[in-house]
Amino acid sequence: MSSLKEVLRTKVEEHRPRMTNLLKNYGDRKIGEVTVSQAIGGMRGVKGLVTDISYLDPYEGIRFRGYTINEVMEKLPKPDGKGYPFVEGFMYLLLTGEIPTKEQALEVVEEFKKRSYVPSYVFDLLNTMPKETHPMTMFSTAILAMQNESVFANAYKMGLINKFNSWEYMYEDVLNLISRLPEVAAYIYRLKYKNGDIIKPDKNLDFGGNFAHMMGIGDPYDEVARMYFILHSDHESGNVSAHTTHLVASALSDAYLSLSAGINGLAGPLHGLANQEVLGWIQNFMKQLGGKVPTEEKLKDAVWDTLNSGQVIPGYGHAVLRKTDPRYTAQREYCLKYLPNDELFQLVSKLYAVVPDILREAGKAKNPFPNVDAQSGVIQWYYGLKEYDFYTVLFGIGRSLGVLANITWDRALGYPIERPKSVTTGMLEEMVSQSFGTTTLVSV
Ligand code: CMX
Repeated sequence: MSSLKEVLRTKVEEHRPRMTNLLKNYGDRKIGEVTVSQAIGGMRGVKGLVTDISYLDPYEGIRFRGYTINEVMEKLPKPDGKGYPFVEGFMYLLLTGEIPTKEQALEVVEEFKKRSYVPSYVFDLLNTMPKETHPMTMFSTAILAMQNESVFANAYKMGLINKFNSWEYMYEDVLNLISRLPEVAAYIYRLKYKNGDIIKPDKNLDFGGNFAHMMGIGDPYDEVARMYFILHSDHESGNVSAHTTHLVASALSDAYLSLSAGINGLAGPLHGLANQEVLGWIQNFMKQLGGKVPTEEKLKDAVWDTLNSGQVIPGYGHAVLRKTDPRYTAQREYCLKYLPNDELFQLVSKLYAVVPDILREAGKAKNPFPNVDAQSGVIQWYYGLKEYDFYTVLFGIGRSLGVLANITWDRALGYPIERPKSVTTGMLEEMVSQSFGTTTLVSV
């Protein structure tokens, strides 16, 4: 058994009594209340989920297992001569809450390699899909197709699963699935955009290095891949992709069924697809300007035009954050260091200078600042990945690390099937009229 699994087992056994104590002795304590606007408005701010994998503070941004982005990048072990950590070591952190030694990270590198075999029927299936299929649809389909391999589903069928051991079967699926994702994603990329000229995996490379190799993009794209996957991994439990994965897994669905569903949520333009939308939006108004880099005035006009046509500015705003997303800042710092004179980077920087004021003036968005998606396309574009409808697949590989760590712990702590309660509009009207001591509702 790997030391990752042993450490995880110790953590699970230490953690279970905390959950039991909370439930047994404090189960009826209130931790919040739900307003009418929260019930109608997508449950914004309702505290109804528990996770220890990451926490999102509205003003500070994300912390993974208590560590800021900078701390993660600094403390985690890195491949020799590289500046960004092993994705495998980061997964160790997400699962156990501990910073691994280099030796422990390398052990996970080997573990992933052993598990990374992608069944040939997945490639056959991808080959038969229409060429114009969106790469996120292909990615989700490939993940779902591999459900056939689920150790968890098989054990369930054989009656082997109980509340105490189910996490171990989930763990097997989670590690198998993650280790296969880079090859699946790179295959989709090369099939769709490089005439099916597939590059085989290189077993000598780590997760990030092998992905860059299979994409056919040279150094330092391996570094970009490591950074990108870590930055996009997790954003606590309430976002659409994490919540969907958690919800589906709560029905004791295995990791393949759950992740495929989460990836479908990520494919929505208000969530992960925003990273392709940003590039599409920028290219579109550059085209209108005959390919010229817009002046600040022209940029302001383009932003207002978008808002006035009833659309959102992609890459700006957030449901929880109330400041510039530190994932945006981390990528911006990369650009300042490695591609300060890149035209697209300068354009995105110009947007950063004008959009927040315009969104404030427009007066609707609660957070006028950029999120992770505003900056991520710039780096990809710079290194030659110009097919921007592929960007959300990259987000999807990263996001898988977080959501799959979460559902491993969901099983370890025996979280039940999720089932919030709904009310009817009539019930809401009844509740508010009672609470204000009147039976007449204000009409609009
Ligand atoms: N441009 C224009 N209007 C925006 C806006 C933006 N970037 N962000 C929010 N608004 C509007 C909302 O559409 C909403 O309008 P209505 O009242 O007419 O419905 C109003 O401001 C209030 O919204 P909010 O409470 O500030 O934001 P929400 O929590 O409802 O939504 C989000 C959050 C991210 C969906 C929204 O900010 C948005 O649509 N942003 C653009 C898309 C985007 O970048 N998504 C990626 C988010 C990060 C990720 O998940 O990858």
